[in-house]
Amino acid sequence: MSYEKVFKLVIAGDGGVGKTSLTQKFITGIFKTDTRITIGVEFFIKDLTLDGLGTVRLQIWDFGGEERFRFLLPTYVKGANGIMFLFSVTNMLTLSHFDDWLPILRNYDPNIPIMLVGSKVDLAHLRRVQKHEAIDIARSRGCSSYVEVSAKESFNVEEAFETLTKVMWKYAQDKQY
Ligand code: G3D
Ligand code: MG
Repeated sequence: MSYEKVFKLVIAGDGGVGKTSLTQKFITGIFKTDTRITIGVEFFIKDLTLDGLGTVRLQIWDFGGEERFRFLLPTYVKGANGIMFLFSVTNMLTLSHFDDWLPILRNYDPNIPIMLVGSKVDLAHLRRVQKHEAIDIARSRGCSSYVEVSAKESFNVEEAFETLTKVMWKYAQDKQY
């Protein structure tokens, strides 16, 4: 497939929130139950055609959220066109940690599009973060949007990546002028 743009998309968030599962689901269409702990960073490619715009080659960097790899993040954020920050709606702490991540995520580009993503919404009985709370955080932190997903039940997976990619497209164009 030919593509018009190449975008670097970094997936960030605490360990265990479902970054690798979401990325795998998007790339392969399969929810794998044996995602081992991501060491450092894993790298994926997917071409995405946006209605009315064109085709984008997404370079997706699935970042290992474990504390001991955190020092690598600033390097990986360099040159990114957009960021997906995942937390689990079953764990308020993973959303609270967003504020610890933000300075690193915005270090090279204070205006970089960041999408806030609430994961594992299939676990409705374990939900601890309400949608309106997450929306408030997304707004007050200047995120481009808030989306809820389930990699397990294939809910909003494509939509999340498409929505962010459209914002990245617009942002990349605006920056040219
Ligand atoms: P990470 O890459 O952010 O560290 P993983 O997270 O993708 O490795 O997922 C961590 C655990 O959450 C995995 O379970 C995985 O199966 C589970 N998970 C990921 N996405 C979802 C989801 O949408 N719904 C549900 N119910 N679980 C999800 P294990 O048991 O392997 O630790
Ligand atoms: Mg992982």
